[in-house]
Amino acid sequence: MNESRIERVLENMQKSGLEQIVVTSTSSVYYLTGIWVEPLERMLALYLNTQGERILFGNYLFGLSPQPGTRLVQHSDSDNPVRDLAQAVRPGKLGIDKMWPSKFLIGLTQLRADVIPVIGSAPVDDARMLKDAQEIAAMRYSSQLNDLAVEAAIASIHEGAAENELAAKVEEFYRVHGADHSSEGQLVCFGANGADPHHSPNATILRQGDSVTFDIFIPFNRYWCDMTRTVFFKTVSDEQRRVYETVKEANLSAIAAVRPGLPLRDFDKAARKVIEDAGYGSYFTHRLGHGAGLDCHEMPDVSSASDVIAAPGMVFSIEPGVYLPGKFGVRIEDLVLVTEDGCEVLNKASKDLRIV
Ligand SMILES: [Mn+2]
Repeated sequence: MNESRIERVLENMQKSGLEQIVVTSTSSVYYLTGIWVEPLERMLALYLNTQGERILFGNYLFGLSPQPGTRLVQHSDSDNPVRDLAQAVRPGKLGIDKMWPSKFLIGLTQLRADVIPVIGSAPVDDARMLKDAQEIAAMRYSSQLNDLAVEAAIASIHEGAAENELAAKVEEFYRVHGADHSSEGQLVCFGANGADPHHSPNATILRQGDSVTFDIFIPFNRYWCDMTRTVFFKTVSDEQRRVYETVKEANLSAIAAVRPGLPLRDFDKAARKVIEDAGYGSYFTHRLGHGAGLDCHEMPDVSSASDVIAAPGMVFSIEPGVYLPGKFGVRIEDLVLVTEDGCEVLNKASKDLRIV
């Protein structure tokens, strides 16, 4: 059990007037307990209340061992695990992890009509947003490897290459360098495919003048890296160059804007203004970025709607893009760490326009 993290979560609960929560996501349970369980359809839950009660619920198959200061309640596949939880919670408001399957939540509300479920992820999410020294070291390490991965990916570009072939090269790099699991879904997009921000690599063959976007991400030691670079194959058109330099300037402007005390929406605005001024505003179709840590996408949200105030220890992506349907797309993404007086860019791979 990580006592200092639990302490912080309990403080966050007190501040928000939430006396009891159920933590269920794999990454959040790991954050607080050091135990990594992927429960799939089975139930994993850590119950916490501000009176100091802690109960860990799990299937025998999870192999959970007793934890200090924590009651362990295990169940088998033929038990109803929700019944155990229903017996433990107190009447009134109960904070529920936002991703908890509805089959459990509805079961709980049917057994306990005196419980009022509310979304209760904020106390843990707010703690997770502020990385401690050990987590920052892990994030730096992961991004250092990703810098090497993207260089290897760019070096693997060749005449006749297919998107899914280059994606497999990235996956192989991660495997050889000790990623936590095999990676699927690395994004490699050629030319017009790059105009879809989430295009899945397929058998498309590279052609001269294509943009090539690599958006690559994986956890090392549980902590995710996530970065994007766009290069051009053999030639670059005036329009591609203009879009590339615009997106690069947007990335750099947002990074220059990051400092503690400002709302995250200001960083989105800094990037968006550059792209709007260049006339491409309507082609930047997503938020500027997202938090990263034990999950590839976690809090905070870095969008025009984000009221979260930047604070030292936050790690999030800065990933402006311009997507021209039928033509090409450009995205440049770095992870940044908010520091006392600005930010540290965790990704060091060059952002100069590259023709390979
Ligand atoms: Mn990202």
